[in-house]
Amino acid sequence: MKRWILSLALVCATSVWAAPEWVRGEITKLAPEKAQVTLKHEAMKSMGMDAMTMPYKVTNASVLKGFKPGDTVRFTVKMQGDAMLIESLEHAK
Ligand SMILES: [Cu+2]
Repeated sequence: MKRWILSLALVCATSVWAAPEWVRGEITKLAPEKAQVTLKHEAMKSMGMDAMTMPYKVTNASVLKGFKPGDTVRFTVKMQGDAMLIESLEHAK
């Protein structure tokens, strides 16, 4: 039992460390033909980025379905080569 609790604590600590940062933002422009979305986002600590408006690539256009300019969202990014790619995109309040 003790060992089970210990390993569970370890798993939790690891997943917190590896968890991507969720950043809040607002969609200002959608360009599905380029698999791109422009976001006015808050500061992104994990990437050392201040609040700004910039375009981001998504893995494919279907990720953008159900979103429109003006929507408040939250998202995570990962590096792909030199570019940041949106990994997850969700509606937020
Ligand atoms: Cu940015």
